Amino acid sequence: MVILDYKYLELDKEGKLAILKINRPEALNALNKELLKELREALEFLEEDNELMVLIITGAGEKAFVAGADIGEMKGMSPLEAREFAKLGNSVFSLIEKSNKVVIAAVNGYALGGGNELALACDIRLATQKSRFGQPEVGLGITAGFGGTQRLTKLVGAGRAKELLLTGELIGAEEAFRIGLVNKVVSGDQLLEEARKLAERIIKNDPLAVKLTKSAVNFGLEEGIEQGLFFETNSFALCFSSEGQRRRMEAFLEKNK
Ligand code: DAK
Repeated sequence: MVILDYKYLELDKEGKLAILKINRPEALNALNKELLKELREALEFLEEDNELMVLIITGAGEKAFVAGADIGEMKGMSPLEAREFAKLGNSVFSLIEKSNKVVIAAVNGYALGGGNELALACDIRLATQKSRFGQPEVGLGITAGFGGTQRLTKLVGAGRAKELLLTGELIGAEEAFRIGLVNKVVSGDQLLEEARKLAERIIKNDPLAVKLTKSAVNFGLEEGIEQGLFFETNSFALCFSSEGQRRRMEAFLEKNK
């Protein structure tokens, strides 16, 4: 079922799964302000959907997931406009990171600059042999602006993150897999299918437990292990208020009888 009418997005929802396609292939899905605002609106809309468990984000066309922030739009920005732009992008990417849905990036080509940062804000990344990753901002005279210096470092470690951020060079899917930037490399024509299969493996689990698990991992990453363990303990306790916990444990015991 296709929902909502956007200029730069296609949103398709099938029960507990939604697929959001960034649809600006003529500019390799580069993120301009209007696109980012649509993305924010779509994410806010999806966040309210209590049935939804997993969101897959991908790019339209053959070549790119997202080739970065729109360089044409950025070129003439004043420092204040650049700040507003960074705030807008960061608010969108935080919505993804903090979302109570699991978000999978199906990276179908270039994921550069803001595109790589978009993938980094997602929970799990799948790539194809054609995917290329990089943070080329330094070559354009800017720093990464949508969280790349932070999320990339957390994911692949400071040494590898700095190499990517300071050289601005691109890496292929295999190297991205090797350094832990992507979870899996699949063949191009299977990307969405693989993303769906992964989504199904998550969806079969208890919705509350899935939500709390994502939050606990993120909380610990931000606040450190002590706080993270505290959060985990409370999440675990909260699960015992849910019907799912009782039903699922009962089903396990019944099956084993
Ligand atoms: N922005 C705007 N248009 C883009 C674009 C981009 N990032 N990437 C590609 N396009 C457009 C091209 O201009 C071209 O348009 P037409 O000429 O056809 O009108 C069309 O997409 C096809 O691109 P190419 O002809 O270049 O295609 P190729 O296959 O030859 O090359 C490429 C593909 C991905 C290698 C190349 O397009 C490329 O290098 N693109 C730029 C990649 C890049 O540098 N990305 C990083 C952008 S910087 C911040 C906020 C955000 C950010 C930073 C700071 N603050 C406010 C602090 C984020 C920055 C970035 O993401």
